[in-house]
Amino acid sequence: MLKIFGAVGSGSIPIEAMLTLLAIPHEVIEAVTWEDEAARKRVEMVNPLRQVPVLVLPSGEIMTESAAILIYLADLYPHARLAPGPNDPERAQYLRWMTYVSAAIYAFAWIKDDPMRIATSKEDGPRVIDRLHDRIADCWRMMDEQITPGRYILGDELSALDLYVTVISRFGPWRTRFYKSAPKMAEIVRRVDADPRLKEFWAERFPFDEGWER
Ligand SMILES: N[C@@H](CCC(=O)N[C@@H](CS)C(=O)NCC(=O)O)C(=O)O
Repeated sequence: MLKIFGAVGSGSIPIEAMLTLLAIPHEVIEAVTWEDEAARKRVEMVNPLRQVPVLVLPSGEIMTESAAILIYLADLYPHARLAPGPNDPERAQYLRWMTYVSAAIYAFAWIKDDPMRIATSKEDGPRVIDRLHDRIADCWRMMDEQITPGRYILGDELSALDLYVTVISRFGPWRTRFYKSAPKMAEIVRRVDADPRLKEFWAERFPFDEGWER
């Protein structure tokens, strides 16, 4: 069985959402790495970066990096049509934006999880976070301006990219700002939030608690 080191409201969620849509049984090993040193230590055994998500394949092989995991799983189950295939005209933009969300946006989580990793003093921490939030909002804006979506980002079919953006846009600077920065994608992420196939999954793994959009 597939195993995934992950946590409620973390970057493992788009992967867990994909496994839910694919109806693939999997075991989640909960590890709230950004809050808990014991969890970081547990994850370190499989990922020296001490971060989730980590996918453990049935062979025991380890995969880290959320975008790579999503791309890999979607390619492994092409019948589910969660990614444009290698010859699909949307493939280039799919790979471009998957990598962009990971590298230009989600990668800042390492600093946001503990600003003292780069801040020069405790007082400097909030300023660092504010700057990162400005940059992330700007990255969403630039992405939004360059896409021509249908019902979903790449056209009329839900893809791994929609799952990825839906979850990562819930991290700081949070959804209310995302809706302003990225009006085209705002409509799409709301559609994914409301997908009936994911209703129970969201409630369990990334609930829409009071004030969640901020
Ligand atoms: N590049 C990684 C980033 C993973 C990441 O930042 N995970 C966060 C949780 S959402 C984490 O484990 N943070 C703990 C830490 O960095 O100490 C990916 O795309 O999977």
